[in-house]
Amino acid sequence: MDVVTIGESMVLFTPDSVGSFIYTEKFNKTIGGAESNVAIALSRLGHEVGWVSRLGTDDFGLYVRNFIRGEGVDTSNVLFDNTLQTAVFFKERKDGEEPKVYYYRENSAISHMKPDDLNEDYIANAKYLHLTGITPALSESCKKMIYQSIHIAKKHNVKIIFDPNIRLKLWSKEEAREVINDIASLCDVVLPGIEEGKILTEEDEPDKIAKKLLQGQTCTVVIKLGKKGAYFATKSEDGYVDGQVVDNIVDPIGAGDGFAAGFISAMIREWPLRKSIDLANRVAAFALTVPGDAEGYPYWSQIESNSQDIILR
Ligand code: KDG
Repeated sequence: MDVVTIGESMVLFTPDSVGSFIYTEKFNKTIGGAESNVAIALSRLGHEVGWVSRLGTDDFGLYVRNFIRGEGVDTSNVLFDNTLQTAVFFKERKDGEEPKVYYYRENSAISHMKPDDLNEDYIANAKYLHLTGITPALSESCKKMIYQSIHIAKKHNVKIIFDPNIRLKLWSKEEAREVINDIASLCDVVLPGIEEGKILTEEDEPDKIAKKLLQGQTCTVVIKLGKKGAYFATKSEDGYVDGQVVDNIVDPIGAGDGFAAGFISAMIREWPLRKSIDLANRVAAFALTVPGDAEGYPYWSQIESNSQDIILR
């Protein structure tokens, strides 16, 4: 496996129309989840990737598993629980506003996942472990499970990429800051958005944010700056990489996960940092042009040829 990622995926309902849910009659059903988004994007970019999770043994659980498996992601380490449910969430679209999400995920199957549920060999045999700050916010046992995955990765020399993905609907700013900073300091690469960087470090400028996050075991920090691209810093260099120009932005959700996938893909290819960030920006740009999270991610042939042509190998 090139990459293993761990996290919750949910059934996502997106309204057909713009406006309040009170008057919405039709919803489209698909899936969402930051870690499975990254897994799907990596699979399309040509990598072997496994998604670890826990779902209910309900139709929604099977749907989520089958969707992700259908994208070529290995789901052999997804657990099923026949007493708990698979989570769902809704995306509200209003004119001129960023979409809002409403979760129904408390007490979901994954929220009871614990350290012992992890398969050490599965993580040990990966080159990279991808984690986000969403999973530790789900429950105490999930938080412990994430620390255990870090412990396993370190024991077996697996590099860890961490996207803070702060979700203030799941915990308070103070709690998020404490736990995410601690987890970040144990990871090799940290990929915050600029607003997340501000919350985590209480600094405003990318260079100051990166300096604070380059502590502990973190060697590389890349801060996503939206249209402006990204700022990167390691212990020996730093700088800016321009973003992609996207004229027709439909929905920004899923772009950060595309960025992470592009960056990890470049790391697997052993590309230099600037070129890696450029790939990350390009993959993220594809996600902006579609309403769902994952359907816009490019196949490697589209990246290689810089066109919409999909060639499957
Ligand atoms: O990054 C996109 C995710 O936020 C979305 O798919 C849902 O994983 C999700 C979450 O927990 O917010």
